[in-house]
Amino acid sequence: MSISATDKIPNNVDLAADKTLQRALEQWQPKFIDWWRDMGPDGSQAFDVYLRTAISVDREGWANFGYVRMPEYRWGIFLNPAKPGGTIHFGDHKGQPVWQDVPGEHRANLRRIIVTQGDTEPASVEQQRHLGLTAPSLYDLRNLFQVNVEEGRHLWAMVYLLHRYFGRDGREEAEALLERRSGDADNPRILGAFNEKTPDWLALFMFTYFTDRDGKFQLNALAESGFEPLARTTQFMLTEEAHHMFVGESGVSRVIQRTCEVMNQLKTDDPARVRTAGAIDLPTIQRYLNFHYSVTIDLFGGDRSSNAAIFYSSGLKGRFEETKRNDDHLLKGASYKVLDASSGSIVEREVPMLNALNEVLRDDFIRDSEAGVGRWNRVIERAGLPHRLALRHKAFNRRIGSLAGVRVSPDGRVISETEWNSHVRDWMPSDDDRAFVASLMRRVVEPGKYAGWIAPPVVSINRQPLDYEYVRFN
Ligand code: BYC
Repeated sequence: MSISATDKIPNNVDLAADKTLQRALEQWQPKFIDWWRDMGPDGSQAFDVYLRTAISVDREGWANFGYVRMPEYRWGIFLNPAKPGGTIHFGDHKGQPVWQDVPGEHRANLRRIIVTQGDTEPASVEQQRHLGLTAPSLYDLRNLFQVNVEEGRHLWAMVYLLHRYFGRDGREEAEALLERRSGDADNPRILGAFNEKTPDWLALFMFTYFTDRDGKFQLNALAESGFEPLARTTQFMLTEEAHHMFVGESGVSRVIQRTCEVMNQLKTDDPARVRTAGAIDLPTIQRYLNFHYSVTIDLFGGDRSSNAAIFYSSGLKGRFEETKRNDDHLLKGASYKVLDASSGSIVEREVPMLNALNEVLRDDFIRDSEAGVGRWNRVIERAGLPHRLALRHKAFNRRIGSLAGVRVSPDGRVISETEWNSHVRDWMPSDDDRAFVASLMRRVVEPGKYAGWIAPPVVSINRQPLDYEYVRFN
């Protein structure tokens, strides 16, 4: 279905055929725009940005490039096409037709999943709100805004489901999504990582590498849902998510590249000398990695979770690549190993797999995360340097699940509070690290120029030249 350019809300769900729903969403729309003006990218209202806008879900339509004045971005509602005759492929309803409507007995859980997913989207925009003021290049500034507008669209995707399928309480939840605020003491965002600050661009790149990757895995799990509208909308969201993770992976890679150049020029691995030369030393990069990795793996929830078992058995949320797995997709008698620290050391315990599905997804995420770290290490290797970055032990710095409250070293030893305190400066970003990184953050606005702490990108956007004017400030 092609989308009319004059639609107030671009969509491929035939909104015009349901006037009540259309009116309700048109009433929510100005509230969203108010939220965007208050909490969206700081000072960006007059910029024209070279953005990708989805105007349909097919190959030609999902990535339309052109200059857009940011508040005029056309946030649309797009679901992947329905596949006729689809059946639920896991859990107690396996083999039954997929649901086109919300099954009454699963309503509360489904709403909760959709609200939790929806809440992360505006949260990330709030977290990244001030970063435009310190972008290291026009290319990076444009990428930040691209990520922000698409997170806005992902909020629309969840709000559509709430309005369309949950009636009055859905509309109330949609309002609340615009009311919670990242980091707010009284009305915070739902999940921990979305209340942390993203104060500088190294944090942004780590966030988009790790936390957007949680998005990839959670969306993949929801893309399996027996509630077909949720499956179809998350399938389309995943096409956009890939670019967000690219921003993260390539961003960190470019920071490392620049650091290695400085280390080789100065023939030093002394962090202080690297810093004096205006680059970010590798130990600081590792500490940022440690922080973002550990708060992100908490996003998968408790390692033993009856919620996760219920979500799966009731057909609401599957596993990553559910259909590619070679088992019964019921998992009743199956088991899985989770970590336990109750005896003073970290041991593995076998638990029913249904209860361990958060851990299954976390482990899938960890495997996927390792690949990118390997590619970062190749940048260091190519520079002829011996250092390597690493993902820390799964139990390190956890706040959710059975490992919360246990002090664990990066290599997975249970340690005392005293030992933690004496090393935390080496393991987690300190105020001093953050202040140093902040001191490097200055906006570079000349096309084709880059801040001194980051290497230029290897590829441009949509085959434009690297010195393209990706953002016009007007
Ligand atoms: N922080 O039974 P449990 C993305 C709560 S990212 C705070 O283990 P469950 C994106 C939990 O809610 C993807 N609280 O939890 C990325 C529960 O609360 P109640 C987002 C937490 O339900 C970048 C209690 O602890 N999508 O798209 O099995 C930019 C007991 O826990 C946390 C989703 O997450 C935490 N980290 O699992 C933009 C998918 N973890 O019941 C966007 C939808 C747990 O005691 N969400 N709790 O009040 C879910 O599937 C599940 O809600 C979770 C939690 C996997 C998150």
